[in-house]
Amino acid sequence: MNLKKYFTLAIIFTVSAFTVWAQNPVIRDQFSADPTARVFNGKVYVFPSHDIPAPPNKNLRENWFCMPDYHVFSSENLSDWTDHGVIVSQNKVPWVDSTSYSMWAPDCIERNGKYYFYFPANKNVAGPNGRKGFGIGVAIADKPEGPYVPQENAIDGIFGIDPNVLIDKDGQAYLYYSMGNIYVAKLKENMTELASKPVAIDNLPTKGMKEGPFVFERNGKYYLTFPHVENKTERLEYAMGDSPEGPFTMTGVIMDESETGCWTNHHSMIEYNNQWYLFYHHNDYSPHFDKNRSVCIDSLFFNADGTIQKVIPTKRGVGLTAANEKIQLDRYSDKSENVKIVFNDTTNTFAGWKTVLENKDAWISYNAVNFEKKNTAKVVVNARALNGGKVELRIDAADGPVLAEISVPEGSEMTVSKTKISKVKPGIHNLFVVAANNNPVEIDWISFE
Ligand code: FUB
Repeated sequence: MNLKKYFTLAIIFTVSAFTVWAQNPVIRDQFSADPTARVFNGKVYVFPSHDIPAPPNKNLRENWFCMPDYHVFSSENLSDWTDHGVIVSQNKVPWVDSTSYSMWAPDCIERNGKYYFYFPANKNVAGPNGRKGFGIGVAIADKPEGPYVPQENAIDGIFGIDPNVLIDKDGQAYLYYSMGNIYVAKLKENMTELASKPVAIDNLPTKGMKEGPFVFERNGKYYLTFPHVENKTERLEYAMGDSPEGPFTMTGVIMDESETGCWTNHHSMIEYNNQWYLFYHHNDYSPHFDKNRSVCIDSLFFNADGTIQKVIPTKRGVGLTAANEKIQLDRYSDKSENVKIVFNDTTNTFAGWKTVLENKDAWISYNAVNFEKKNTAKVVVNARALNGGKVELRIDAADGPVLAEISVPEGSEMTVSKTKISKVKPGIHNLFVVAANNNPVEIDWISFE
């Protein structure tokens, strides 16, 4: 990347300290990966790692991860996310090699009103074995948003990545991490020192990379979930057991390998307002370079016997979208074959996508739109159609009532137009947009007034 482009991207990344979004990916102005979600004080917090395009002249490994710091994000409705800014940076941790851009997958957990943020990074001095390698450190805060104060040194006795902490019902904390195997060790009450030697967890697949453990307890069962390369790239798998240290039994697959080739996946799970969610990542904004990833969320369901149903990744994601927001149809729930989703601007993928309805009867649906107001009267559409186009807006089903017949004026520019709609009952509705003739139509967003 040339310098000008690098600095333009750097400006885009730094000016947006406070923004809101919905749909997948949920973080839409910067790359984000390895999401650990936690519920603190009734809100959902996501602690992801932060991918960036490699800055020039830093002598970094080519085509590799480049991760300088961590942000934390929060949301009450899973649709609108607030970026609380950088909480820990490679330049400000005494034990981290500040030139390594190696701040990989983190975790955060609360104990007695303090928030303990665990993160791996390359050390700046070699250990007793002469290797610099990955250490795992802790930064501590009084609030989930920070400020976080990093400990002087990494946790003694660990060479590894992808820390994850579980506090069991009896108050004992366990630290899991990976380095070839997945390891577990007890933590002392102070949460910053080991209380037992790390032990490799048995009975997990021995062939193919495993990393990124995330352990949780539900109805007395312990779930050890982790990415594993069974075939070519990582898929999310899990094992179940009766205690935090196992033994665990391999049980199934939570999410299959990515269809478009993101080599890594990394995840966490939470229950929030009586629904379980899977947080994971995919390289949506960087289709040609899978080390620039983005956090996504989908709903997760358990079977009656406690096993986990496979999650099929969606663009729509979770949460409601308010009818008066810009509804990005390209983050669809479902669509017909003759609908394509393409970037608005291939040189700046953060400008998002648009929906192309290629010919008659092409359709796309977008679920869970919240029509709060009684008097919604118009649909606003930002679209273009080289030869002029016509689409129908239907509600609740592909053959449901027609809310509006929308004419898209002939032209080569995206143009905003408004069309009257028939009455909508206040509440949550699914939308369907259907091409009414053979002229291709490109839609950036729709909204209601
Ligand atoms: O993000 C860097 C590494 O890629 C993480 O630590 C792994 O879990 C994988 O997602």
